[in-house]
Amino acid sequence: MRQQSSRNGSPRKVVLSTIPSDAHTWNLLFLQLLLEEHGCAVTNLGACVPVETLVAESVRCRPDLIVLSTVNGHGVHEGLDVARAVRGRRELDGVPLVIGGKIDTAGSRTAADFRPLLDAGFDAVHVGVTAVPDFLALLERLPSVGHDGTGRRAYVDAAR
Ligand code: B12
Repeated sequence: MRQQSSRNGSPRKVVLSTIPSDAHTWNLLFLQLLLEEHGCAVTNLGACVPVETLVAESVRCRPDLIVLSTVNGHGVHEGLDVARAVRGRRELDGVPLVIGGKIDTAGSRTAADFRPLLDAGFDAVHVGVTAVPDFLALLERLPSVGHDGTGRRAYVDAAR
């Protein structure tokens, strides 16, 4: 069942992407369907996305949320470049940025294992068996944002 899309009824815009080295696609398709099921309008950039492409598309779309899904184990390193690039763009100020999946090759299962990603600018890291329910709980709390920082604040407050 399609759920309410946002507080004012217009769909939340989500840019869905991955890191440059990651060729896996079923994770992206899963998340696209999950987000659409929850009323979001998703721009899925597909596999092996260069950081510049992710930033350029995000600046063009002005999303309410940027979601990275990565499962090849390199997210712990390449995610840092993504976070720094996104946080370096004033146009994307206040846009929540989250990452999830199989982010390293050690099978780390809690967000606390990924402190450097949070320090670099991610608002939440979703790993392990609670990744999807935790992500959906935060999505429900995300206001329909402009770029005044309210979305990011809501996400951070709920995630930490
Ligand atoms: C299919 C597959 C491939 C296919 C991908 C085809 C395609 N079109 O996608 C191919 C053969 C190409 C492939 C290649 C490789 N793969 Co591969 N692959 C898999 C496999 C078997 C299934 C992945 C899949 O599609 N799952 C279905 C989707 C729906 O589930 P998911 O990806 O797990 O995502 C779920 C969660 O992680 C979570 N999630 C994911 N992202 C996010 C984001 C957010 C925000 C949230 C909330 C949740 C979330 O939600 C999803 C649903 O529960 C897994 C093993 C496994 N059983 O998971 C290995 C696996 C992902 N691959 C792996 C590896 C190492 C590789 C290669 C490096 C192998 C190699 N030496 O060449 C390459 C990497 C290529 C690259 N450049 O990225 C490792 C990754 C290791 C790690 N992270 O610790 C895995 C885990 C296998 C293993 N056990 O070692 N792979």
